[in-house]
Amino acid sequence: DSEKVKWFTDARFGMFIHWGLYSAAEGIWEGERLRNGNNYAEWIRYRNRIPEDEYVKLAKRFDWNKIDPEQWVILAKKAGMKYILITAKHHDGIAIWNSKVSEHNLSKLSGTNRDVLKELAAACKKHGMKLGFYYSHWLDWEHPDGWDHNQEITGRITDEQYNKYWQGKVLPQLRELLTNYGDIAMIWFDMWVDYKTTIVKKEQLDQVIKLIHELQPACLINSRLGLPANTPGIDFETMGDNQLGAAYTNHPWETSGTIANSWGYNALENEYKSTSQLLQSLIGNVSLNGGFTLNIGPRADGAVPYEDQTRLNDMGAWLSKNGES
Ligand code: FUL
Repeated sequence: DSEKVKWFTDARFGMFIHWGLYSAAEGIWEGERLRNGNNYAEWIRYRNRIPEDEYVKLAKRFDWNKIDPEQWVILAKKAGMKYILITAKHHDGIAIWNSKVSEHNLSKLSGTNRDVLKELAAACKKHGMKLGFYYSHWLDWEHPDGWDHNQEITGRITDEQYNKYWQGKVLPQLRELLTNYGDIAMIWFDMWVDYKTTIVKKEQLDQVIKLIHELQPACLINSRLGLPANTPGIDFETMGDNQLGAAYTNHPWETSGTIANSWGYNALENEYKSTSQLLQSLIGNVSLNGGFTLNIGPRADGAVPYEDQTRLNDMGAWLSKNGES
């Protein structure tokens, strides 16, 4: 309903953060760049067919003396952004919080008792920033009963197996995320195809919606849950990656965009959009009554790449002069 989503349609501009085990690989595995594909560094586990026991060793490269989520919030504030959306669990299946549901989490794997989501939630509260979680529900390359869209690394999975993953990991982890971190403004799901073409069942998606409504009725749900934006329970539409200005719709919508090509940190990145281009994307979407969620990919020590920082600072300066706050 429109009351519930009003803060979001007013917000217009938010920060996406892709940060997880993959950030430590930096888009390179054993001297080799990402294999065939779109240069999405958060896909390296899949693209380069990294065995799970090798992949989890990346956790040792996280520098907990330097990691400071409050810096992300301060940067978002300066950029004029109104919400932060972070990859709680990406397709690699590794939770970045201290999850009791799965040992495959960053805190456990890197041997720290810190919980980055706890710290981020506290910083968001302190600075008056809304917080949302990205959660990869459809794909999970870690869980033995999880799914990869080509069934190449997890192998063939039966409906029964997949439901074990759903009941044993997806729902309990969403429960954790909606219970332990205060008010959650949105859960941003990521299935970019019609659920009917995949292993996912409508009942499973309904269980997710029910759980969210039960635990946090104000929490928004995006269309990449796998259902059309006008389905009851879906609050806003997410366009294709970097798909701008394409929409004339009657429902709320946003585009998530990158500053270069990758979402997760990629050391080999060499094509950055300019601040003007990024501002045009924001303004273009706003002119069509949509929003823009712009991504940063911090490194394993939490540092935000210089190129991301400068563009965000410049956008913030422009907005404070010309924008509406
Ligand atoms: C995509 C994912 O596969 C990418 O890795 C990224 O998270 C983007 C926002 O959504 O479809």
